[in-house]
Amino acid sequence: STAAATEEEPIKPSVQVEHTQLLIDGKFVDAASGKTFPTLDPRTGEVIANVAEGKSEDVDRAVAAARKAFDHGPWPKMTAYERQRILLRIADLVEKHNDEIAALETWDNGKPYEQSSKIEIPMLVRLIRYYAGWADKIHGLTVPADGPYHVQTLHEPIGVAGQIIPWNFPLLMFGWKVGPALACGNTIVIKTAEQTPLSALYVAQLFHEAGLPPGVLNVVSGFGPTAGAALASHMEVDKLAFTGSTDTGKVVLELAAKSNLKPVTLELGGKSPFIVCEDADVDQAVELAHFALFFNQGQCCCAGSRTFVHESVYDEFVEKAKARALKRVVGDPFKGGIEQGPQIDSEQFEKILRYIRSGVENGATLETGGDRLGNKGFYIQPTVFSNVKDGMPIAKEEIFGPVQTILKFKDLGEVVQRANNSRYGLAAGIFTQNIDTANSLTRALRVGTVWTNCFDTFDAAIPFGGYKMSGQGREKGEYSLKNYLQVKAVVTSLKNPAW
Ligand code: TXE
Repeated sequence: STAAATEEEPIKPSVQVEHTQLLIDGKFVDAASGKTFPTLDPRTGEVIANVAEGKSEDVDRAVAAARKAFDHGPWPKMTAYERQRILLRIADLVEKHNDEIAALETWDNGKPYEQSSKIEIPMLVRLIRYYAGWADKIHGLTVPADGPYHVQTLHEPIGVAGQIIPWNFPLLMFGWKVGPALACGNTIVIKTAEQTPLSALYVAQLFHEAGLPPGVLNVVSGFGPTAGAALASHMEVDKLAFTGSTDTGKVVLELAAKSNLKPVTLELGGKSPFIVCEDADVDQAVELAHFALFFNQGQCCCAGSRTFVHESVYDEFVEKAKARALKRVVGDPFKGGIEQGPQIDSEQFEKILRYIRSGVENGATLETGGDRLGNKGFYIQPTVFSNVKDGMPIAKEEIFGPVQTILKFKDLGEVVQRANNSRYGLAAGIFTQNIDTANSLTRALRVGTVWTNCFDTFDAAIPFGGYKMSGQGREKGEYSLKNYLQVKAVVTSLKNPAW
């Protein structure tokens, strides 16, 4: 029945594409070259719209606008309260346009509309309000230095922030980047992912309607090796924030180092363990592990993509995980009740199918799925492998798709060692009722987030980021402010220290 759903005529989105140009200095403009590129509907592979293709000349223009807005514009010089009020107005406007924005997001990305409209856009709104709250609470320190000095620190905006984001959560990634940067008084050039340029252009327009001065937020659509690389290596960009693959993270870090040594935060890939302990209620564990892997078509950097299950409950778990995957509702993401839409594009689609083939060739047991779904667009059957061994590529590398790999373990010491035996260290899930087990696992796992009896809770206040090759630095929460602030030490001689 789910296969049939993908063969029906795709549902027409209830929104028009209004903005396809670059947003530079508060105005929509064509690319300097006049070129465009198509953005595709993942349900069909057909063109939604042709979008201006920014390249290095356009990045130069955008950076010049951001530079001017930072050096001469009102934004960094406004009172914190004025900045806060603009951010709060932005959040109200985004909330007001929730449904149109969600429709654009689903059309361009393929995620279920119910998730765009009820999860992703509301999370963006919450996040902007959260950072609006910080705008007037950024304090320096008074420092008790030796000698007759009065010493303080000023926390100042860092300047022009260059930001590069991926396609899996186009608007949430947009928010994680621009929210803290704006709260601290910076100006921005953001490059969206080439697969999903539409929703950010719409939302950035609302930022201006809400009173953000021109040049503070510039949006350049385009490709990584051209527009992205130009931003990462730009001499007038003061800070770079990147989310994407570990390989590209290395490239942008090098570009930043070779140009002007701009500081870089990186949020990269993962292969997060989800550990089901022997005391687990198997039905609940199956449901949570299913969510941890399959949410967002499996396209989450923190996906619980190594499901470690204790041997005492392993067989029962595998049977039930398979049954759950078979029940997963896949189809047109604009339809109600859909759990899974298509993958983002043909490249990711092919990559996932290659990993599935490698799993079979390496001797893992294909419990269910394993192929494309329907005959158009980028739909993939929810897939479950059991008898997965640590050394297999499907257990080591990021698949980024709806493919669950289930591994067996005997004791906690062993599972900690195996969970940590990865170049990644983004997140981990623990499923247990035993507080001692939860506490010891939490401390032993070398990861940036531990979720116990929950997964993918992304409250704006909770910091997020990776150990090891999953990244550098933290986003969200108070921690993200540090990425966008310079610290100025102010030392003043005290004339009459004896008083
Ligand atoms: O990532 P890229 P892709 C992982 C996931 C996926 C794989 C490849 O495993 O299958 O990465 O996806 C820009 N200089 N993640 O190819 O290339 C690019 O235009 C500057 C995990 O989409 O990292 C886009 O805006 N920028 C991830 C952004 O980098 C460059 C989310 C991400 O693209 C560039 C997405 C260059 N040379 C994929 N090359 C996560 N951490 O959540 C590309 N870009």
